Amino acid sequence: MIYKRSSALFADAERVIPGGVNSPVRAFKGVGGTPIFVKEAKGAYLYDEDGNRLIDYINSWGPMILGHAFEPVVNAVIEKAKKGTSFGMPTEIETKIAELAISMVPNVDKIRFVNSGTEACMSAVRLARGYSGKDKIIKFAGCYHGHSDSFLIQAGSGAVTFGTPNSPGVTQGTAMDTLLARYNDLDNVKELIIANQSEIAAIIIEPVAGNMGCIPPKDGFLNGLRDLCDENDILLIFDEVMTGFRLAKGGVQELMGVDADIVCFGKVIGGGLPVGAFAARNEIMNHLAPLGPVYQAGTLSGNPLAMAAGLAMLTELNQDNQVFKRLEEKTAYLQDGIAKALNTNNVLHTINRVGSMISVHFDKDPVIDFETAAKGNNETFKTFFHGLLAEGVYIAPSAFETWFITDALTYKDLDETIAAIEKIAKTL
Ligand code: KE4
Repeated sequence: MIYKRSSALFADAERVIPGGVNSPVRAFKGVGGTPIFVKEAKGAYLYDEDGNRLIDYINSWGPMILGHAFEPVVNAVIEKAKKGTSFGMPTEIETKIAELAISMVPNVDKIRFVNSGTEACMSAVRLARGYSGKDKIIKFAGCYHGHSDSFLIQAGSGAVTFGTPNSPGVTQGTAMDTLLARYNDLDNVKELIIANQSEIAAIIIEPVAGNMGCIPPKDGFLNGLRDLCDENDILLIFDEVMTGFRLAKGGVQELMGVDADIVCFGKVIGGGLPVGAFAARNEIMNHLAPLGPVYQAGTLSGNPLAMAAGLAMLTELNQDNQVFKRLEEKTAYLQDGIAKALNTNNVLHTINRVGSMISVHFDKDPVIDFETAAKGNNETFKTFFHGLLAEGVYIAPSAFETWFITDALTYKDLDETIAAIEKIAKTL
């Protein structure tokens, strides 16, 4: 693969954009080399600026669950744009997508749209604090809820790729209200609750973690958190920015039968346009301005183009009652193929998967939390990443990310991917 044009474009970008990117994880710092500049994409494929076709396993970090340039979404945006792009006034389509999302997600009465997953999680925590009158939150090492100050404490995703889990600029005052627990460790959560009795507003968690690679909750873990929250008057916030509308219509609440008090969304809900959202039962959501005292706002919140894209996406997912089954089957097929390819070549690894979220970790031990995820051999991962890229397969440029499977992938694409892994497994 040649990346001459991507390299030239990256040099241009670096002169005017910090690190040449608008989001750090795109900079390839976790794997080395020059970021690939995309020219266009369709279905399961990216076409880069050097004319290479890449099978895409990131899909814009989740939104492209039905493939790039999905016709119903593209057409909805085009038609909507012809009627104006933003008004800063309420529009009917916001109610339409709100009604649909609420019908798909268990245990919520109202939803507020924002412009990113970060905004959704940041607002959800403010709402929990305003509703409860308490200041502290518990988050889990390795979980990433966006880049607002309260969350950049042992965060996952790009933050850990940079080895700067506690970002400069986050004040001690903020950090002291964020308590850190180990994922899948209920006893650790109990210790924190006892040590901070009646001060904890909420526990926020990725119910299936995706920012340490994919890490499933152990049996009983989520139910245990639910019980602890009920026993200690703490709100449970599910950050479903990644898992929402991906692991099931109703996300992890439906998949695993555990009710959260507030649920955060992003990625798929916007169909590739900037949309985040948070939802809860009336008793909580009615604390939000202009109804209640908890302030939250946004010039482009509920933007008509973004709502059109999101409504088209959710409508498709709601109507197609086989899509999640197809995604499950395709990802299981991929998992089997990867395992066979790596085992045949005696490559120490473990694969984590829930539905269409999957990650490969180059360590023999199970990956159940941030500590075990960090044990993975990053040099092997770098070779794996670049080997796949050279074969026209694009996975996350970091060992602390999840692959996102799109329904646009065919079994031919999956076989091509497995063959590429078989080929490079010999070099690992
Ligand atoms: P955004 O602000 O990036 O839309 O969403 C933040 C966020 C919140 N919660 C979860 C579980 C998330 O995974 C994310 C963002 N995910 C990363 C990928 N791991 C986005 C990629 C990036 O930072 O460029």
